[in-house]
Amino acid sequence: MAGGKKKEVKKETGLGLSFKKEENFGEWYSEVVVNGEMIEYYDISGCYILRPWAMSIWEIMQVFFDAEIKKMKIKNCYFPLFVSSSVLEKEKDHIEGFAPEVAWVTKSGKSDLEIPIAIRPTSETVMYPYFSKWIRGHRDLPLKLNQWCNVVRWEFSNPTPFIRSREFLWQEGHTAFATKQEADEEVLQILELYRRIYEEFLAIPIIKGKKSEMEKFAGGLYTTSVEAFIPNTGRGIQGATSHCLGQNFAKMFEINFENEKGEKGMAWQNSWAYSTRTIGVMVMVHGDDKGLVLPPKVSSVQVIVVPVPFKDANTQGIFDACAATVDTLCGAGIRAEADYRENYSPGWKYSHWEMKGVPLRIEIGPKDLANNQVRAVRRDSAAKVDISCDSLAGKVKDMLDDIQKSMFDAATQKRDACIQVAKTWDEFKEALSQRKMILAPWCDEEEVEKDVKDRTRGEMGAAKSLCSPFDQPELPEGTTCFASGKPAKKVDLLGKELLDYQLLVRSSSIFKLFELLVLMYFSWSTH
Ligand code: 87F
Repeated sequence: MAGGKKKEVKKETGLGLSFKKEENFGEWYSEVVVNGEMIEYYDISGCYILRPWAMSIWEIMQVFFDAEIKKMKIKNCYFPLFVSSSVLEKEKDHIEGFAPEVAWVTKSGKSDLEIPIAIRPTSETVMYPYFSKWIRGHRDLPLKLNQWCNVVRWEFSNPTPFIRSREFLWQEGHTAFATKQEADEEVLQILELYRRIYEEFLAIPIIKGKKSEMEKFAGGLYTTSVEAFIPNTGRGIQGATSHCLGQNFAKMFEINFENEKGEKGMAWQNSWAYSTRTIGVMVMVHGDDKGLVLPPKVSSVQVIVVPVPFKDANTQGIFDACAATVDTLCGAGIRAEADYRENYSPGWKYSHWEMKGVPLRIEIGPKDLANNQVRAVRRDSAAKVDISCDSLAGKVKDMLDDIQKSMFDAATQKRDACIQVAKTWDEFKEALSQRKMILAPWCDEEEVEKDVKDRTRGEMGAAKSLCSPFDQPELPEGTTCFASGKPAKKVDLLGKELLDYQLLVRSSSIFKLFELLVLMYFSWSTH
């Protein structure tokens, strides 16, 4: 973290954030992922250590998604991290735009490798030669594989923990079918799982839709996505993608089969992924000036129990009540822990667990002990309630459900307030300047899409089509495109994208430079 002029919101506990979410979003984000103990910075730019607090969230989503895809008869596998250059470059079109991001191994020890080896940025070219080998007849189809792994994309701009890192974790699914219809169905089934991860687990509303021809994965037939929104930045962000690859890769890699009648067919393929970016979106949407705010469904600690001993009070009794509370809650399937550390004050512990975003805190002091009750404090709203020990588990379960729901509702309300319908270019520009996403009638032509980018390009990135939402309103006869005036074919969701959001790092480096100049000035003037 940058030192220097920080707005002190620190309490006597010594914890707290130096930056406010509303005032300096980029710095706030970097500070909150570090102080919340999710991320540690690493000495290679764009690479981050995922600490247990972040990894546990990833694992909870993984357990859900893994079970769901197994129900769909998708099998896990693991392919190597390395790709030979001949295979990687086999599908030239697909790799072309991405080539600068591919990292290569060129040495072992001091000697150069005869042929450099690439590190997978995605695994189409790694897997599909084997799809070709394994698929012979229609009985070999469908072939439905998934792998949980890391990938490397050597990005040069603006690394941001979880959101854009040079190495990240994801699942990548790769499937092959005999018919387009089966592939089409799976694309949407997977997209629905991605919606559930965002909405049911991370309490983040998303919009499902189809990418434009310009924004789709170039190697595929069509791309569907779930699109989230970060209100503080006014930016959309692609949450996850599910592609129908059509037969493009099958042609390239000769993934052919013979049907019952002995006729040759070419496989229809899909690929789909979600990554640790999900965690970054969650931090950005829900976090506040006290730190992380975790939705109960993904928090590895849902309830933190803090003993509040008082000078002459029955300290042992309080500690015993804490242990009993944890037992009761865990027995009811709630993830509860107590913080018994004696070298920290209760106040310090409150701030610490608030920073880490634990959804519910339970305090037990002498008065609670005497009254056979506990005090519960919600992380999302700071609301406090006393709960009788007799109805503890049920009440806590209800509260956690309510926190999950309130967080989703609050995020939805905020997101909805940032969606503006625009019918004309002027309305569109106006909404964009107010940091909104825009729903606008759209002619769906590539030239016009390019034109929108050109006409909105500024220092902070251009506006683009985010998706064409599946949920389409009726378009009245004669509706025209907001950008071209041509007949509108559909309504499109447009906006700026978080990945083009330079401010995240640039503001901080300008800030550091400014600090340095001030320091130099003062050290000069005092000499
Ligand atoms: C970066 C370097 C090389 C994205 C890249 O979305 C290649 C690529 O192919 C690349 N960045 N992509 C597109 C990935 C498409 C697709 N792969 C499987 C997915 C879902 C999972």
